[in-house]
Amino acid sequence: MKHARRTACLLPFVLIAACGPQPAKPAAPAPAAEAASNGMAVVTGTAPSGSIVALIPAAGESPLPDGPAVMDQYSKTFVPSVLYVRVGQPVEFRNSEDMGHNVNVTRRGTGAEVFGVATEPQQKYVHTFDRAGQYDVACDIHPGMQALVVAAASSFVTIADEQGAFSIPNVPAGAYKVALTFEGRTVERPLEVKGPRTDVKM
Ligand SMILES: [Cu+2]
Repeated sequence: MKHARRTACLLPFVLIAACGPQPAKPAAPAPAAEAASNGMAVVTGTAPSGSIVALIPAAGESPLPDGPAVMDQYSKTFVPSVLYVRVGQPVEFRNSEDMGHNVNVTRRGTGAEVFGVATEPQQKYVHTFDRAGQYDVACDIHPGMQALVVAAASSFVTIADEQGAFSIPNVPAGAYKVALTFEGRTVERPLEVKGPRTDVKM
């Protein structure tokens, strides 16, 4: 994520350079361009351990990423072990090895089943999470295969660690809502993000 955001920020400059001496004709300044001039912030703070902390731009949620998020199965392992996705973004659960698996997804906290499917070799199953939350992923053929999907309404998201600390890097300065989701409940409050560091206590 960190790398992708940096790349996105550099892109306008790359494009201008690639255009050579032609006058650049920037349209209305993109949020990323404003962010580049205002600087990026790291947002730190404390929240209940295990809670999801998401920063939602006050101007509206940023567009969904292009294409699906992917959680793969190979070497009897879910890859990655923790996958951050946006609510409404399709997620591909793939099986990339010659061994049958399955994907059982339950909502953390309630344990409610979201879906359970068999994933045959080289097959995939697509699911779109429509609610923010943490979802446990398991293959009951191989008890060691476990993973977590974190679905959030923002790309600026993390989970508070065992001490309750959290840190979200590369956040463009500006007005946000902080959404804290813990045990199925979400509370929100406004937050003004300023560089280089904004500390928030929930
Ligand atoms: Cu398996």
